[in-house]
Amino acid sequence: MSEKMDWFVNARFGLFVHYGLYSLIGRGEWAMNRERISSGEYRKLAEKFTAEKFDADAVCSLAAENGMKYITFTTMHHDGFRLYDTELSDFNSMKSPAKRDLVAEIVAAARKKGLKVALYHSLNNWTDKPDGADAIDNPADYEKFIRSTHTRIKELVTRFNPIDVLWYDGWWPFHADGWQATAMNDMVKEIQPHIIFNGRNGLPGDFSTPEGHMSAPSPWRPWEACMTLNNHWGYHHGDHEWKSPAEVIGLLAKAASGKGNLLINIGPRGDGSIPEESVNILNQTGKWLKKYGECVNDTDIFAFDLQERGEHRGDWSHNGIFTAKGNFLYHLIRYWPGAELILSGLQCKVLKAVLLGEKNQDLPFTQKDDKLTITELPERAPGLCPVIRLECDSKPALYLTGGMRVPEKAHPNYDPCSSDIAL
Ligand code: H79
Repeated sequence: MSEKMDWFVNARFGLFVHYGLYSLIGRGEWAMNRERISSGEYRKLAEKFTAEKFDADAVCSLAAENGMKYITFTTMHHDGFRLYDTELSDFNSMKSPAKRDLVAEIVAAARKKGLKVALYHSLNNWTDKPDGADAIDNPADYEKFIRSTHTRIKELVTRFNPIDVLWYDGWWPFHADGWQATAMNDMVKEIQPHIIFNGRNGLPGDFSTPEGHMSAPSPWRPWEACMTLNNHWGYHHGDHEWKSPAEVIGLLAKAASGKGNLLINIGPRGDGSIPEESVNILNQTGKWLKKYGECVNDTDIFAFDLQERGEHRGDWSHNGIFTAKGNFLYHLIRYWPGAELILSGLQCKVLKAVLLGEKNQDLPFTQKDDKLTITELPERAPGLCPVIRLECDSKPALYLTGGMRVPEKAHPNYDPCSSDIAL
């Protein structure tokens, strides 16, 4: 793995921000497409784009103060509205009543806070002509379309230099060949050799981007799962299905156990204000992270025989999640078991069990065969998602089969259910 990936692999937690004209509609970032709003009508939204409550410092503080290491900002989503100053189109935030370059503001604020910066940019869009559909239908349009797309990206990485990640999206209707993606990345690298690419212009890029799920790529390579806090990226005024702080912590732990990053999203309202629910959830997650950061930062991949078993995991617990670092196994207890915690299947010797907190507390335990029993725990969970650190005599491994014992006779590998494995 190249050195430029070092910061990314250890970043673990980042803030995705979806903001644009769609935020004024309040029905998610796909409203223009899903409601077939004409380009002419959609453009009128720009006349109402004041962004009066958009505060780049506040956005970056929300990230930095809650343990995030980077911010990924929508420079232009599929609607085609640019949030930066550009000579290539009038459809941008400088030409709206806001008269502001919000990308420049975010980059400056992020740098002040020590955050790395990723620029999200949609390749195709629903406003510029010719568009991807024209490009498919007509070879002359294809040439124009590709040239304008490459020129747009060139201007973006020239204006914002240096940035850390280029996050392509909106790749339809082409794959790598159609986008001339190798030439695209080479052009960007010439301007910013250090830049990290995601894999959404048809090339694999430098990291994988599972969207809406937490699957670590197998075999492992750097990855980042992007997830929403409710069920939309762009602001949707009717979506109140917020994840709980415990769920977000669970996602973060899942990222840590797969040595990946969690990029969690906020969708500011049309005026730029951040929904209070998002702020609360992230503040609570951040508070937890200050206390328990060691169990998610710089972790190793934790999986028993991941390759051989083709992703089938025998290393889960009914009480919570595991992460690992060196000889330490961290058990994040999302579902508190009571005064006693039993963990079976450990394939190493436990030397010490510690309940982490402002003051770490050694816990009494016994380990017989592969059954570990920790006692004298509080009856009730001491706060949100407490963490027990098991200090082992070797790199921790855990495996329990589906049955109550492994048969002594040779048997087929009965664990995975083939119809339940996504290929
Ligand atoms: O910005 C967020 C989403 O709007 C964006 N990615 C995240 C980070 C996203 N854009 N597209 N997609 C996610 C998935 C697109 C799926 C598609 Fe289709 C398949 C586009 C075209 C074919 C299904 C059918 C959706 C539209 C038509």
